[in-house]
Amino acid sequence: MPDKEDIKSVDPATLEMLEKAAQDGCSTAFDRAARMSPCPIGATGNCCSICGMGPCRVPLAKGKEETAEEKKKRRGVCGATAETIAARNFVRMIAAGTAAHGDHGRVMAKLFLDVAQGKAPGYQIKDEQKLLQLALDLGVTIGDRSNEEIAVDCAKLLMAEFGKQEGELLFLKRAPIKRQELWRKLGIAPRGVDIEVTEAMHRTHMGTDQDYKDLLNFGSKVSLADGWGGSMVGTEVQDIIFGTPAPVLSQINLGVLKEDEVNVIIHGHEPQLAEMMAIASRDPELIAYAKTKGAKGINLAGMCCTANEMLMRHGVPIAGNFLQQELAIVTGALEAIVVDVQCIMQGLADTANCYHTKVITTDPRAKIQGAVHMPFDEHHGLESATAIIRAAVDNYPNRRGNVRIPSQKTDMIAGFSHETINYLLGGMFRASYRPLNDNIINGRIRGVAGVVGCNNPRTTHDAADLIMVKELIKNDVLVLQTGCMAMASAKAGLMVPEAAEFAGEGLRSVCEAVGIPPVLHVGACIDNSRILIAATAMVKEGGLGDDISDLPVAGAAPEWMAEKAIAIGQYFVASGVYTVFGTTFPTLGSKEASEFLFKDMEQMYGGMWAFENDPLKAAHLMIDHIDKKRKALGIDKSRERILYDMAMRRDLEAV
Ligand code: XCC
Repeated sequence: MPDKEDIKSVDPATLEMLEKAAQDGCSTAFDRAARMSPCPIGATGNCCSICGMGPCRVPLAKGKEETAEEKKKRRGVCGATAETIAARNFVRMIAAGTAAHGDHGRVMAKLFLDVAQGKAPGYQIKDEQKLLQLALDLGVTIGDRSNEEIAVDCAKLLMAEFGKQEGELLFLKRAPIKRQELWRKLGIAPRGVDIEVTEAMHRTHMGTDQDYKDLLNFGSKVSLADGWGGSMVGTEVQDIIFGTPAPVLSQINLGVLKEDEVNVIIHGHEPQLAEMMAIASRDPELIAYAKTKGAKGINLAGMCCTANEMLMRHGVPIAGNFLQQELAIVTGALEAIVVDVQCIMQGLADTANCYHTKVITTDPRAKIQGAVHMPFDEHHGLESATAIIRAAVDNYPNRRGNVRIPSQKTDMIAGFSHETINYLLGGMFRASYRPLNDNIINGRIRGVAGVVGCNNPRTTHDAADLIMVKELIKNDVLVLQTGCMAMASAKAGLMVPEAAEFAGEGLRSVCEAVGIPPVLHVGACIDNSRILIAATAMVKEGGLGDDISDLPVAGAAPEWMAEKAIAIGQYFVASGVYTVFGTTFPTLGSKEASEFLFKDMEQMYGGMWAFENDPLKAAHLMIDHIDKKRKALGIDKSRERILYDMAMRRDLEAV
């Protein structure tokens, strides 16, 4: 793939704005990354900074053969080995990622309770079916009780999941039985969300757990408290109170900003504010107010995962992914960038100083020096959102004339929740995964891949995603995407049904029959829990083995950067999925720790990690894994037959 020195992005809008930023004398993450190379010791997990005796640097052994004597010298002051240090750092990343998703899920569960108790005006229970299904899953009595009464009980149970001290997370029961039994056997079935994060911090404290295998195995337990805990609670509740996503048409890229309107971007992860912003931005009074300031209207767009949430449920356009956050300001046409939590660069405040943009923080947990803080209160949601939009409108006359909005905006379809896939494939009256399983068994679809995660300025923006995704669909692998990688593919036009032309013949025929793109937008990063549910539905539908690890599926995060991505990767692996990361990998400084993740975990979990920086090679690692699983299931021959049939058909056509 192209070196980051050669090309910063494959997205023309991004390149255009980088040029403008340079002209305007404004620096971005791309410039900062070029100025500062990553610390070579920290990047591979070899720096231990958890106590005051260090930080200790214990790099990888030099040369191939290391004597026992040499190995003894490669230790931290406390005697910690490279593998212990790498494992500790890795587990701390998992804990941080799990904490971030968990805190998001907790806020949603509390909002759910407030909504049910009538304490959060403006919000409501939108998806009754999903509420009732949740009640059934949680063992909450339905009877002739009102939705609100049922919701109060469900919300209390979900809130208790965070502080639970013993037993098991309730959603583990949603996994295939065999998987649940494996987790129990290995002692990695999480008890609660918070307790696993806390224990991870304790175990990785100086002088506690110093067996790298034990540490990494515990990391699995923590990560499962994310995927089948905090994240799943978040997704579930959001669907109930904001609506379960269904296919929706929208647009993506910086070209969605409008020259003659008040532009407001909402950026971050938790959608409770964004929901109210969507309502406030359509308020006729506010629109009239914007007109008094000379604007034609109010244009709301999203960025990062809040964007995914707003897109999936309201069709609100997306201005861009992670590395485009500063570039939206560089257009000179952005009145306010309104942020909540996670993935918000501190650099936004500096970039905003070059233009007129207001950076508005809204969450008590995430303030930025130099930004304006306008606290968002869910109990008065609409008032808070209205005040924020007003502030943006008031800023419109301050535009400095230095406006350039890239023309790029691409059509996309999003909203492929588990329920939608079920419905689209099976129909309203017989919603099921049967057609998907059948098409996998008959070989038209070779397998399914989840390609998720962030952007990272250490690799060409969006490039690895596009190379990987195109290769996968070309080889008949149906791709499910979340987060910033979903946006990369959408910008390149892969999320419309017409993109089926890039797919192999088998996948194309299925996409055309159903009318879906070969690359499905499944949501925000917490919605990776939807992929776990979809994989489980495939197992339960039958014909593809009896555990997630039997399925011809694979996962990847080719441009990851956040600790959350490591938590996600680990819960995919511990759920039985082969998972390939690109760009960098945080344990490479220890051969032993890496081998445990890259090899031994497969024996334990049926899923394992891999690191491959070349996205084309990574795609083929995934395809090879999918083929290995097809063979084990005894369905490899059906695919050969299909290919033979196609060749025969081509021969016939040639006659
Ligand atoms: Fe953040 Fe979720 Fe990564 Fe994008 S993909 S950079 S985590 S916004 Ni989640």
